[in-house]
Amino acid sequence: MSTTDNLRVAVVGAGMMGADHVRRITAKISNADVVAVVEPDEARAQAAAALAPGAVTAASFEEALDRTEIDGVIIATPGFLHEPILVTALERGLTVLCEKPLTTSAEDSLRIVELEQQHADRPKIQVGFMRRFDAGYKELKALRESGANGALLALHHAHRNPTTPPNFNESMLIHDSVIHEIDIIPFLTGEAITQVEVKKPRKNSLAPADLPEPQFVLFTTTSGTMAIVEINVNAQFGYQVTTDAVFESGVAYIGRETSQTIVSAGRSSQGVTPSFKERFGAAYDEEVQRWVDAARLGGIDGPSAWDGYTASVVAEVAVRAQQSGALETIEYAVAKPAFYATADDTALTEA
Ligand code: ISE
Repeated sequence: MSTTDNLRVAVVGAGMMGADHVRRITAKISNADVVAVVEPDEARAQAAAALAPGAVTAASFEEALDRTEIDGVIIATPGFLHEPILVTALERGLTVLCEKPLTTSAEDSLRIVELEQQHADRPKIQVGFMRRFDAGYKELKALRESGANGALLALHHAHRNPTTPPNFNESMLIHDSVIHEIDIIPFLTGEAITQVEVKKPRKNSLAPADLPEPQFVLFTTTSGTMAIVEINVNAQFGYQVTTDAVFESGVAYIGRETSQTIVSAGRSSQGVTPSFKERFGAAYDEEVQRWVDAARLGGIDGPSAWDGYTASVVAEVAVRAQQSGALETIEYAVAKPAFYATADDTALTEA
């Protein structure tokens, strides 16, 4: 493609997230068009394609590649289906925005990282950790880096969803939900996660019978900063993601105020966002626009496959910790290749 052309995007997977990205690219994002919707469920495919004039539908990614010219791919299928689509995209030299998790195992994610380095001269896969584009998380990272309140000692994360979809199992608490904190903790602290432990309080009787939750997942980073995550995905009342950061001389918190406060009839009330689509809507918009801008120049602008790999390593050990109840240590099989060096690495080296 020429740098003045719009990015021709295939969206693979037309469930809630895929359809949302089709709508977003068509209505809000500059310099990109959805040219293909890949989805085996015909009704879903048609419904999503109807949002993007001119888009073809296809039952498989290969079929879409045969039918139309594609420059970039958004992968929004369930996580266990990501790997073959990533492999095809890398072989074709396409730029990718892959919804989290990169894959559901550390071994598969490492294979993707290795394949990307074989096929490309720069990172081509961005992972959809959208919290990094949320204003609150960016401010919190900047506060920690400024040192204004001393060192960061601890983080309290609450991750609450109203209910779970059918077939949501215990390991998905980690792979599908806590994976966001697994990414955002190194982003906020500037450090790798080294240990994890899981505690299970009294079960919510409103959660499915075979889903023991809520759970507390306790992470430790290299300097000893601790981050506790309350994962609570049948909380009933709405969607809530908050983080309180405890510094040496102050605390900062984000995610609490979600709407105006209405004081009326002797009560003061605020709305709660119904789902992640609203809570992180602005973050998704920025994530996708920055990916499109970078993809038109052949690269990415956000978390890479390396970040996806390290998150997979931590997630795998966290699932083990769910079962063992023990404190588990995290080891990364390989060191970060220079291929994935970022501006953040330079800042850390200089600090
Ligand atoms: C969902 O897939 C998301 O990515 C949401 O951000 C998260 O809060 C939710 O728990 C996941 O199921």
